[in-house]
Amino acid sequence: MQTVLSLCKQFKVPGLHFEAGHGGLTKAVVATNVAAGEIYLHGAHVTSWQPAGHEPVLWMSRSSLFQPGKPIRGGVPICFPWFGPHASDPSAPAHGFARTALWEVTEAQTTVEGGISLSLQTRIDSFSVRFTVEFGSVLQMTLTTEPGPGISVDQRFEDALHTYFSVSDVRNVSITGLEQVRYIDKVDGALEKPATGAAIEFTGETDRVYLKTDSECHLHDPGRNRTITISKSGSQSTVVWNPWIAKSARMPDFGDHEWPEMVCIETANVGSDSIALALNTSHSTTVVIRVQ
Ligand code: TA6
Repeated sequence: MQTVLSLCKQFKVPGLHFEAGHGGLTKAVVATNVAAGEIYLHGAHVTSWQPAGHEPVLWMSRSSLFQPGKPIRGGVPICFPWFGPHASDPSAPAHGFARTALWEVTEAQTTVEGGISLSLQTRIDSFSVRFTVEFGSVLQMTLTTEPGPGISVDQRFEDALHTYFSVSDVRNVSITGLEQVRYIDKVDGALEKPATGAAIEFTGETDRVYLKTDSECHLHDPGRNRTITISKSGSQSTVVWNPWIAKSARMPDFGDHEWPEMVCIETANVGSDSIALALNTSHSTTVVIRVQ
């Protein structure tokens, strides 16, 4: 198992170090003149990213757990090899095993612009999974899935980079880019609904799965005087979520009064957009996040 000491010895990269984070879990810490950020080996979980000249972009719950076997609340949970509850096993963990697995750091290097790129990998079920994150003036994350060794049949999976964005007040933000996309409304009986033709605004619990879309989204936050752009490739689903009051109160790792501070815009392949991975092939889901 990789330790802080072994990681520091193996990866000597200026602007990168490893240390024990919350709960004693090992994290990589990035501090360069283009960006700062953190990622835990637990779940390969990005917990912060702050490009130079901007406020932090990702939201973290102050009630998050940092325990083996438990997901971290906030940042960028990796949902894999399924999204949401397991289709047939109620005892299986929500959003799959990836976000509570212990990942191994395989690469760390300085990028051309002076940021830091890190790659981590793990095995989940019959899959080999690699996660590459580039902490720079943009945040680029790629989840690449391949059949594990010895697999002889096609495999199907869902995935999501379940990004929590920090906002001034969710009641005062809007999301554009999905006006022409139909969606599943999970707060209204998972009904499939037609495109609204309008920007997304938040007046209550919101949990929508937009399907068959590769659209770029824009999160407009006048309270922070910024727009966050979310571009993607290898993803046909975008999930938009805010738990609002009642659901927040039901989540022990989510503060009752934290819901106005965040919105999730998730880069995914879920439901009818799930991926059928043919033998000897791989799939990459990529998101690029930038602040304007
Ligand atoms: O992405 C939206 C969602 O599927 C919501 O339904 C809510 O459950 C959220 O994910 C968080 O899930 P978690 O298992 O992390 O509490």
